[in-house]
Amino acid sequence: MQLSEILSSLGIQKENHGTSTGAQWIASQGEQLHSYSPVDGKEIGSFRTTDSAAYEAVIQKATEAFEVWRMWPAPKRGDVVRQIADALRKHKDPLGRLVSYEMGKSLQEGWGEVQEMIDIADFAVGLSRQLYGLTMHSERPMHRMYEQWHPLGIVGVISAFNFPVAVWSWNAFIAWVCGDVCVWKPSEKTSLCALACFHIIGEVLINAGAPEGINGLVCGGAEVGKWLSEDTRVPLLSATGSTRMGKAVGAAVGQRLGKSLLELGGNNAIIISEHADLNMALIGCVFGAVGTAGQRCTTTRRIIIHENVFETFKEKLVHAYSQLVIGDPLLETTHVGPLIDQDAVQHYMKALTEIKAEGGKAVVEGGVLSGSGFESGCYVKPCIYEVENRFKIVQHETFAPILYLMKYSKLEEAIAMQNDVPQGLSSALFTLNMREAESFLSHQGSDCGIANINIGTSGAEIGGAFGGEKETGGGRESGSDAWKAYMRRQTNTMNWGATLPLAQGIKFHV
Ligand code: UN1
Repeated sequence: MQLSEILSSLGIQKENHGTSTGAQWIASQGEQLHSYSPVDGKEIGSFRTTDSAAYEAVIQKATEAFEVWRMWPAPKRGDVVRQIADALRKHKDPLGRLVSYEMGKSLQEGWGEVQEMIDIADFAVGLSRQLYGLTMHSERPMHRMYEQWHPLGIVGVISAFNFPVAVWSWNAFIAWVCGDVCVWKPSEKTSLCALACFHIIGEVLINAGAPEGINGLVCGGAEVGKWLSEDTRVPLLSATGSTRMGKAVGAAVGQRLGKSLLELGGNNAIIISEHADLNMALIGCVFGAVGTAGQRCTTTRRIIIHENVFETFKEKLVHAYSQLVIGDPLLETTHVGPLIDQDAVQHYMKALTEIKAEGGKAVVEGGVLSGSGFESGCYVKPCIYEVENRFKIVQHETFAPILYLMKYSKLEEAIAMQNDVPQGLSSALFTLNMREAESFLSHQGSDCGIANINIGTSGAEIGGAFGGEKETGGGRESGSDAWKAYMRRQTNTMNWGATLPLAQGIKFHV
């Protein structure tokens, strides 16, 4: 299939609306923004950003939709999500290709991202029959105590360019079965992927009779994000992106005592023990470092290697890097596609300068690729540097395929190094030694939201709660009981007796 056919099969035109209630597109006087593919630099299409009137229309429809949607039985809401999963299965190939073309990740990863949407949809369907609350034993006679979970209302979702469709689905599909309605602001760098999702899902929602407004879309930059952050009609704002963005969103939402769910930067390390299976570790490290061209929040940025295996593992890495195919991500044989845009290339180049200025030693040298196939100017070489953990640049998340190597002699020292960064998302240890593994997972082990043994830092499954500590923002999305963030807990006490005893034994007579 030609790219143009794929785009039109997903509803993407040359010019598109950027605002929707899920059932219809809304006109806006906002700016016309263009989306360029980092793959070949070509314009894919344009969309109009949401102006304040269009924003109001979406929030209005969402407010009305919530009144109706919250009263649908949760399993019925789950059934709508089941139909969404079916539609996504049908569109997996073209949607995966569009993700790859607009964002630049390899086709394997583009398909993988759509698979992640299907997986979370399936999870949400099951969850729709399992929104359990606890029951408690009252201290008073003939009293029953229990808790129940109610939907919150409008959930705002701000997502980043690197997972242009999956991160929205983690939020929206869970929020919907919980009885919430959603308003999504995708990254303006990958808005066409969002529009494609709206074309696929809009039809399902209409056919299922879901109220118009449960699936809102607003497009634009920081200003639209600010509207959502400051809007008291949006009780929960879930935001994925840089720590800088998260601090602004967290402060604005906190100011009005709203809830925020933040999933921000990572600075993820893999520790390679002298007891590691080095061949397994190699796959985890290389995929973790160069997958999505180093633009996952879970990307492996640091490898902390035991001194006894340092040289051997370094050689393996150098060899593996020499085999990497960099180029058109839509070709199935390509490992590494382009960075998202030329700004990202500038950040990458600046980081290389800083690494050298701080005394980093090149193991595999970086640089920008030019010539045939690289005309977009967004292709860079995945590179490796020997550094020290304390370097300023190492403490910072650079969204690019730059891998840092460090050496250790005792595991405690390696764990301390792994923890000694401002971020706390994902971490891993490769070892076949049980004591080492358990120590890494213990209270004095990794301080991250995700800690793995014998698998890398990226590619988390949707079944677990996803998110991290410290500057990563503390939020948890996706599986396990992350759904609780999308609901409000209510404690209920029911007195079925004929007297009114007070708690704590207090006597009060009138
Ligand atoms: C992100 O980069 O924001 O664990 C999300 C992973 C993916 C999700 C990454 N499942 O790498």
